[in-house]
Amino acid sequence: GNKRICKSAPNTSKLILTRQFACHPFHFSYFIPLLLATVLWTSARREIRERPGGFTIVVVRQPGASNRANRLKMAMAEHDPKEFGVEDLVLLTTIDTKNIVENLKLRFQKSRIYTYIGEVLVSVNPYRQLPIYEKDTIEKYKGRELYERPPHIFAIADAAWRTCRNYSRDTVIIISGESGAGKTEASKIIMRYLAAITNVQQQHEIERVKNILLQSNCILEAFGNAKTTRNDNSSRFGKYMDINFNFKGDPVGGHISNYLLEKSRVVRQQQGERNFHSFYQLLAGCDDGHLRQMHLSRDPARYFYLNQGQSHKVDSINDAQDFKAVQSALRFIQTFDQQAVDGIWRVVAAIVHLGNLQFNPINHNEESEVADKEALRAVAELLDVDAGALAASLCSRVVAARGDVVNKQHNVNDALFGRDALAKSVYERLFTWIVQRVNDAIRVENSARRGKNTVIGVLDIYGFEIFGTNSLEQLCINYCNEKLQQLFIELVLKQEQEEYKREGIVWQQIDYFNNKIICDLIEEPRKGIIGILDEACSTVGPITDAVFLDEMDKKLSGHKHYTSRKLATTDKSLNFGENFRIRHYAGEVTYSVAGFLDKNTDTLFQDFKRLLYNSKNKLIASLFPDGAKSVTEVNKRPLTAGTLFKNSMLALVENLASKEPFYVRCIKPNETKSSSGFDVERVTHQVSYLGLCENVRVRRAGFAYRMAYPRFLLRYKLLSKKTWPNYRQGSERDGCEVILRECGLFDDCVFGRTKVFIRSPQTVFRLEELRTAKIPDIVIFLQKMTRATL
Ligand code: AOV
Ligand code: MG
Repeated sequence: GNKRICKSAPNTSKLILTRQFACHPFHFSYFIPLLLATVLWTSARREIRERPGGFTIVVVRQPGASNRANRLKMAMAEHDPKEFGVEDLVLLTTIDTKNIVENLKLRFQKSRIYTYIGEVLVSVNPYRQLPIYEKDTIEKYKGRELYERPPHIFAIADAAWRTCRNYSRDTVIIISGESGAGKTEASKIIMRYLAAITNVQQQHEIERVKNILLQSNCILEAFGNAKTTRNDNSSRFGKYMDINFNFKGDPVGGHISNYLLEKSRVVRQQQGERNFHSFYQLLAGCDDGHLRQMHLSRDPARYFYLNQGQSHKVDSINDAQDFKAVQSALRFIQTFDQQAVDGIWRVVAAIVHLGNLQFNPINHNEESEVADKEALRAVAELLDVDAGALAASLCSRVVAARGDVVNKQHNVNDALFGRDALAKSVYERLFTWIVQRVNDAIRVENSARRGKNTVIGVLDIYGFEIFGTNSLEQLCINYCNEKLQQLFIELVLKQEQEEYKREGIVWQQIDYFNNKIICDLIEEPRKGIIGILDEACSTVGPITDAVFLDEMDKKLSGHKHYTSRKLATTDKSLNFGENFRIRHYAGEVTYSVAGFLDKNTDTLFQDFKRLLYNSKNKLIASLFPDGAKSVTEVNKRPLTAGTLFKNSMLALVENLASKEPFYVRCIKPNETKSSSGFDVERVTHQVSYLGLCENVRVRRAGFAYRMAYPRFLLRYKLLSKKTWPNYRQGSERDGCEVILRECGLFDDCVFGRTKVFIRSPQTVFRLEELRTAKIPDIVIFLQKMTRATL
């Protein structure tokens, strides 16, 4: 019943086998002569199993030689560099930024958004859905080497996965590029690909892990992404995800690390921006009953924390639909029970109300009181704390002074500062808590029991960004990008050097801009910006942001990448105000120093911590374990935000460097999110600062191309009678030599241990030309052969 023979084309007949059928070789051999069946059977067995839809064997009765010739011709036309640009930038005749950009533009216009530089993938954001991620494309890339198919992000994912499975080596896919360049999309495409090619046996537990990994994206994006002026779905946190694979190459677990959430967004948004998506999702998607219970209205314009950017409607976003997706993802992940899911949204709602809390000055504004008792009650109810206690911790705090404990009243400004600090802190801790719950659900518990497993790391961070006003958050984000750029320089060079060394080949060093100098400017202990900031924060007595700026100007004014405010006195055109400027690898950024000190110290009064620690809501209480301490016990100098971030970056880089890296370099084609616009100037800038030109040069330093002997032989064996159809006289290396000698190209090549290295791209072009010219002959040859057999 599950087998049938059908005539599809006049010359062929198809035998379609379903999975169940494939498990019975007896039936199989029934139809085809036994010998053929055995051969086919061994090679096809795995594939048959892997294809749920069945397996088709086409039995060609008569030579389809002309078909084959057409197919080959079509395939060649598909890769015509004149039409589509080169698929690997090392194949450009002249390497300079202009040619690289032109090549990328040509490809972009033909919807070919991916291009290689050796094993580095360059990806240009298409700003539209392309039909290149479907099942048939996945099949095309599965198990293939990088160069066997046109450049694609699937090829990178597959290469990482094969390295992991076949060599048990940990790999990492590092995705970089500026804000809106397509990093987050790339990381999701990679995850979907890995999910699609694994777990062919449909094991329940693996399926569960896979689904959690996939579903976690929409949750983390809801709470950690926001609309900025640069990207409607901008990641406001850094994300590094490890996916653990067992020896079969199936995902058995994972772990997500999150880096510094831009929590200031909870309380402040610039013009044209929004708060985190979660807030708008709640208002748009929650049912009326629950919304009423949380005392919320559907209109974000009514809430101060949600409407400062005056752009709470975003065309590309459907908040109500996204809310449903987040709800179902949360329900799917068992570590979030119903109580937890409700708790999460209650906290979000509490923050919304908190933003509307205002204070009245009393006692000549030496003290303050909450102006809006209704909002206060709503916050207290949602956080499950006593309203009186909440009001008290908003309007005053307990301070320890020389052993005594006294109550200090807040003026209106202090109260507002405390309110915002509370909102930011609750949201940040909620976010980290959510990440931890996801981690709990996919934790690889007993690795000994599960056997050895390897990991693929996927890094998707916030991209380099320049806003109207840039603060400490942007400094951290841009510093993070500097660190990654540095790693790129080091690893790509290192890899390259190691390859030449391994293969026993001499090569020449290429000059490149090393941005270590900018990393040092920011991170060097004591002398760097973070160090100076820390010192300012630890100074006793009143110190302002301006004093910190003076200190920086004093210590850093000689630095090539730092522009001091003092310049303003000599150059009036620079209206510097309380700013300083850093010449980053990716461009100049002017930072406004206002708020640096507060953000760095990042204090939340102990009163709030204690209040929430005592919340009757278990989720909220668990967010503030440090609330158990009394004010006299509190550690006076916790690490600052800047130092914590720096340390996390150092650890991240160390982790990345320990794994085999694959790179995806994302490029933003225009500023208007247009699917057709290719802004040559903007792309040129990115190509320059990403160091793509140097990357190509390094890759080509001496050698335009390299190929492992077996692959070379397979591709070019048709060029010599001695090697076609098979070479039997010697090793694969000898076969390659025969071909190159016969074509007169031997002198341009160097023979490494496992690969042949080709110096000039002309040689590669020549080989390709010869091959193309040969193809019709081969088809005739095939024709003859088949006729003879018939
Ligand atoms: P980012 O992660 O690099 O920016 P995203 O991955 O969020 O950028 O991409 C921005 C937008 O570009 C997406 O929301 C999509 O609309 C579109 N896009 C990107 N890649 C593709 C693709 N391959 N196919 C179709 N559309 C795409 V930031 O997170 O701001 O640094 O902090
Ligand atoms: Mg992103």
